[in-house]
Amino acid sequence: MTFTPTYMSDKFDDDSDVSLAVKTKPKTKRPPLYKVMLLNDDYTPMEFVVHVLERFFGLTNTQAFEIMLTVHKKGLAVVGVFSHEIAETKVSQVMEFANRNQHPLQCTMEKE
Ligand code: TYC
Repeated sequence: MTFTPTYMSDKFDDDSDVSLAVKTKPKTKRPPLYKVMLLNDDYTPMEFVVHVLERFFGLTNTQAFEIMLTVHKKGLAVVGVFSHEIAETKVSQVMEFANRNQHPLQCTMEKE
């Protein structure tokens, strides 16, 4: 009769593995945001710019007037910060409305 030695490790998983302290980071990156800006020019009437700001950016008359004046004095101002898709829509809406009314008003977007 032959004696075959057996070991516990052959038969059981004794759970003696070294556990690795590796944590998986939840990778929920926030989408990048975009500043929508209005640029000054010499021809677009102030009232038209105020109207644009009320209509497409939901500003009150007072807020719209204030931002319009900032653009007029400083050359440009950030009107709002949005996701890429919303920012693109705002820019398109403003540009189309300005073109349709034959004003040279410029609206652009830039990654924040
Ligand atoms: N500068 C223009 C004027 O004097 C007014 C204006 C303001 C134009 C803001 C564009 O984004 C603008 N009539």
